[in-house]
Amino acid sequence: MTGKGTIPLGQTRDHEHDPYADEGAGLDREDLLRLLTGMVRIRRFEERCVELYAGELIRGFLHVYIGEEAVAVGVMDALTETDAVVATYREHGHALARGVDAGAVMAEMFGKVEGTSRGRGGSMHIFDVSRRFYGGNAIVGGGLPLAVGLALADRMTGRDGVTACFFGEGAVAEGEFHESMNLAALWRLPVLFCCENNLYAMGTALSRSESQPDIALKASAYEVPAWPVDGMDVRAVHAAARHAVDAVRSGGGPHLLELRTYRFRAHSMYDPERYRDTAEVRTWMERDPIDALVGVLRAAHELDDAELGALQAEVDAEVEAAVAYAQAGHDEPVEELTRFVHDDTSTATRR
Ligand SMILES: Cc1ncc(C[n+]2csc(CCOP(=O)(O)OP(=O)(O)O)c2C)c(N)n1
Ligand SMILES: [Mg+2]
Repeated sequence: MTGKGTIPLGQTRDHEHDPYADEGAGLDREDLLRLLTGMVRIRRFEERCVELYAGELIRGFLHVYIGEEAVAVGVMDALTETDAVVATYREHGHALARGVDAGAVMAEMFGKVEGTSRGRGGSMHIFDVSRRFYGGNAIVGGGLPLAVGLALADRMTGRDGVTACFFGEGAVAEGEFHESMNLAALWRLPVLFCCENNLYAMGTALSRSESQPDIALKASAYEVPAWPVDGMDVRAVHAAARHAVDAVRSGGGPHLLELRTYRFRAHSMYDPERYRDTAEVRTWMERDPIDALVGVLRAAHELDDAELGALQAEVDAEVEAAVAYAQAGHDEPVEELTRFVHDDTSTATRR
């Protein structure tokens, strides 16, 4: 872990070391099954989303998280109910891991009133205040200042909350990343920045767009403790998140985890994926976070075929119930379309 001020500016360090990686091995069977179920739920939910998209039941944008499940599941498990979460447009997994109702998430994708945002936001705008899940944000880097504001509000209102802010490595090119690091550090706000480094921002590789691709080092420039974590190993993510959340909660100021991961699918449903090698994709898929955890449990004789089958069947039933709920949902009536539209000059609001 990079302590305050330990990195001379301009000096690149060896960031291949996660000091807490081995601690993940200490999780018991119950913990591991909970984490596994969380990842399988996201995987299955999104595989269904892709099918439903092909059938035009889901329309508009759709960015799936398949391959990156260990990140959201591992971090979210280290949070409490009073904590807050901000995510990106690739956020179905974060919403599910945060406990947002799967039916309401699916209904949002279908554009139904029963959705988390009344069907007005769709895939990129899942939102649930009751879970302190503050989106869903289509703007790259847009969630960072929101997280800083939420953390400031929590501090000012005396709430013991940590705000976990998920963003892609593409966001480090935005001014909002730097402004948010600076302000959060300056005011020692309780934010856990979770950078999901999947190496690509749409078709642009990090190494082709950043003169300094070491994200933890960038955070260190703002005196934000940061370290890299194997984002394909849910146990490592969980251990790192636990340490970071504890440090943030106990007044240690913002921390950043650089979670090294990979998306197995295209950026969105409209991406021919010409920018990356199939061999590279295959290599990362061999590190599938779900298969890896199943392997750990099997090696310890803590999961047999029947138990794994039952877990998958339970998740399948949950996802199908979410799809049925969304399908039975309603379109917003036309007369309600101007509800929540605020514009003093508009005749719409006067009606
Ligand atoms: C401010 C802004 N600029 C550009 C875009 C278009 N855009 C959408 S996703 C994306 C790539 C972001 O990549 P990254 O932050 O690494 O997240 P990932 O998709 O890899 O999860 C871009 C450039 C946008 N949505 N917002
Ligand atoms: Mg990315």
